[in-house]
Amino acid sequence: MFDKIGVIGGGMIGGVLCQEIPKRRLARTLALVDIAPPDMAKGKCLDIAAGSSVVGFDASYDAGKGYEVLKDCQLIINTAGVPRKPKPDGTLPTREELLSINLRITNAVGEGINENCPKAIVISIANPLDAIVYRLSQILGRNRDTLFGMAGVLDSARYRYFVAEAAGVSVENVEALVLGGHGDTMVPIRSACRIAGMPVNLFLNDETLTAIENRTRKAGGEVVKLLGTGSAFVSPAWSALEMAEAIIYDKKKVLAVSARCEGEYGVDGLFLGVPAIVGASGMEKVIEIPLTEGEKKLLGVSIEAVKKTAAEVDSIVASL
Ligand code: A3D
Repeated sequence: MFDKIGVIGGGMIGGVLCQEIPKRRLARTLALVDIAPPDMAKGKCLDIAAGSSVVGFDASYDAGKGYEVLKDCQLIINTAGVPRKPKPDGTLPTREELLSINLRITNAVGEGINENCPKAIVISIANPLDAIVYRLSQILGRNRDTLFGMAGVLDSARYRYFVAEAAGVSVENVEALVLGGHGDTMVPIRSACRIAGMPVNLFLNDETLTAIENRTRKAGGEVVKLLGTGSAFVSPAWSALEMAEAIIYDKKKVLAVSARCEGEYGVDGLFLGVPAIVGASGMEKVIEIPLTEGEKKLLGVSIEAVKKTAAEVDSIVASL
């Protein structure tokens, strides 16, 4: 158990995190910061605290609109962002406009962390994932082990679920890995997919696997369309909690995380979804795995997309 864990952004994903952190007894104190008026963070925590006797957990809460509630947090999960929704004039913001709004938010998030809990390990979920975690790393100026993004755990979980469903086996039997950037170019690694230790091709044919991999790449959008408003929120929160538990309990768990590569996979200084060992000190080691020629090619395309996003971030930040 940690003394204090902070959640930045108490919306859909932050809301699930705030329920689960005390319920799973991951921290004695939960901190929540959200700028939403009149004081949404306080309201959300009061609601959870009021139900705690029914579920049976003791926790204390530090909630509010200012980042000072994050004082002395050991772990931070960042979900702060603005989704794509029509502007007052009815038009949709361009991708660049949205990125520039979210980069401003990230600047505030980064400063809030630096001022209040500069030693906290940070897991970032906010989208666009690769851009936000890249910007946060510029502001926090950390070693790569204490700042990384959550995307690969969720993308791999989606792949695992679709494989389990098609093969008619338990999700617990399926191991899978999705690498690269978090977006349409992500790369489900078929050569690393196993069902109870056996190659996935023993259970499913190429055509089915290709369809599953395409569905995995678009799985976030599939949920968005079905929900009508907002995006997936339970599975992203659970995925971040798997990472948090690996840190809190020093599990040395191998997970797909968005980590700053320092030469691995031919990438230097950019955040890329890669398998890594996650334990008490955060992202402890990036693991390089052998890939097929086809997978290498697809990862190359994804790396180019990540590079382009980072360049876009640099140019927007310079103009802010
Ligand atoms: P949402 O319900 O809109 O919550 C975001 C919260 O952030 C809102 O309550 C805002 O008030 C708050 N916020 C905005 N600016 C600030 C600020 N400066 N400081 C503190 N709080 C602020 O979104 P959500 O919970 O559905 O999603 C959160 C983020 O995760 C979004 O960027 C999503 O796109 C992203 N997301 C990522 C994945 C991945 O797999 C990486 C999956 C699903 C969603």
